[in-house]
Amino acid sequence: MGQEMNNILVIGSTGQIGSELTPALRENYGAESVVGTYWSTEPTGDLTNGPMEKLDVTDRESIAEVIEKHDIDSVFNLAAILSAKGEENPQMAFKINVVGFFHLLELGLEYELNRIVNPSSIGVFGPEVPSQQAPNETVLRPTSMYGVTKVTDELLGNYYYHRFGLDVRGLRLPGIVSSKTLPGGGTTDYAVEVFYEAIREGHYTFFVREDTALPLMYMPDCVKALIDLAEAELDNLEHHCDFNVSSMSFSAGELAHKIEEHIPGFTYAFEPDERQKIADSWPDSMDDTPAREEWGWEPDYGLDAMVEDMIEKLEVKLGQDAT
Ligand code: AKB
Repeated sequence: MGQEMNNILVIGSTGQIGSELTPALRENYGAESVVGTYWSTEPTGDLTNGPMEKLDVTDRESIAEVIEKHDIDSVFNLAAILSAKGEENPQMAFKINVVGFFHLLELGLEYELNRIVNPSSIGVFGPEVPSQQAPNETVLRPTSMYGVTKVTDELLGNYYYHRFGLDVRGLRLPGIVSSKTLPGGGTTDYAVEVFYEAIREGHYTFFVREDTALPLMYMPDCVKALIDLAEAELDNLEHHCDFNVSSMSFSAGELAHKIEEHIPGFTYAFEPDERQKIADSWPDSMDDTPAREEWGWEPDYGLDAMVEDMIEKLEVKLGQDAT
């Protein structure tokens, strides 16, 4: 049985996932019990409905201060440099994704934290992995710096669990599609940008080929996966930091067709850039049997439901009616 999460720290609350996970955790655990943090982007809107701290994940002392100030016992770490940005600055990716996480592991021991959740990614996979239903247990030889940092984090997290009994958990998230906050610096960003441009401009140029298929997930499922994994019974977990979690897989061309059904006249083109190489090194889909068996993972959204909901939400947000 794992220990309870009472006072939760979310590192990176103003990012794509953090901006939706933080309010969801506050809903479940109470606004005052969930401390959000930010670095370069100031919090706005519902993020200001609870405690917020400015925090640099590479500065161990500043994390320790926030843990002490708020009597934190559990941490969700969403601070990360994603795959495309990681290729521009591999050194920074290592510092934030690995050194930042290492500080958390060490602070986890020092402050006897009950739980650390650190998302991993499909970025851990490399070209040798079967592209259909990539297994949970497989060779991990990523070709991007992002992937290297995420494999390192998975191994470190598992090591700290087995060596020190620190309850560290993580899951390999696919590309996340969401309407609240844009992602930044990822290879799967096209799957979000296309909705904005389709509604605003009626046209989008994908930076990957039409036949590029990847595992993707809608934000409500991502938030559910993170919270369900964090709340799962420790006794039921055989894996800890490396769960595949899957919900849907589609190509850039399929997504474009689906959007066209809702936005007639939408036009699109495909001009692959350097991100294509990263996309080609990742599998099209993943097998997530361990997540389903060990903590009951099951997604709610498929492609149709996601596209419908995204367009509905973005039309309101962007103040236009595209139909
Ligand atoms: C990226 O594209 O880098 C991320 C990811 C798949 O982890 N969205």
